[in-house]
Amino acid sequence: MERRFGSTRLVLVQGDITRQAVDAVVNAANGSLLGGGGVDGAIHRAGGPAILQECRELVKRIGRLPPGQAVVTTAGRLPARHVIHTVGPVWRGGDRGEPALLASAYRESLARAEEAGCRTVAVPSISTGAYGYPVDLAAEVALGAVAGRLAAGSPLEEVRFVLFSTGDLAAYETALDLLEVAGGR
Ligand code: AR6
Repeated sequence: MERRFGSTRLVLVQGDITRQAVDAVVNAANGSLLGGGGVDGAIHRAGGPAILQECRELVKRIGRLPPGQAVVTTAGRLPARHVIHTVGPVWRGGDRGEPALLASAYRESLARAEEAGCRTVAVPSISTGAYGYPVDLAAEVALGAVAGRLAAGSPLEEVRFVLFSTGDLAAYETALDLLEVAGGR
């Protein structure tokens, strides 16, 4: 599924984010930046030790990365140039600022990608694995945040959501349809 916001393509695909040949892939990290499971584990495994080394140097300089923020490192051996590490919110029922933090994680990631001169970016479904954010709610927030930023004007050519399961892809497709209805398109 593919839609245009401003001059940028927003694409939904099912797949593995470590296999995407794009300028930057976004990592659903944790504040330690020292790796973990899920997307984070897959990115460090496939990208090799150069990513972790840069993360360690970043942590020495800036400390833990707070939820909603994003930083850039090399992509090591991944078929991408950069990894953008962001931290989504842990789901605690939805009334602890989770939607705003999730939206910020996507917006800050796209801001880092633009600053790094990227044209194409692959993003995962942040917070909907270990962090427990319900995927239908996360999809609405994620797509709303990304589409809003792109509609305001962006040098990015493509933002590709890479969803791991058919169920997740379906949730994002539904949310994108609803977003277009809400936006009067
Ligand atoms: N490609 C695309 N999507 C994937 C992949 C992959 N290779 N692997 C998993 N997913 P999660 P979170 C999906 O847990 O919820 C880590 O330990 C997965 O099915 O990776 O933000 C970090 O270190 C799910 O739909 O991220 C943190 O401690 C989505 O990606 C914590 O998990 C996100 O799941 C972050 O949790």
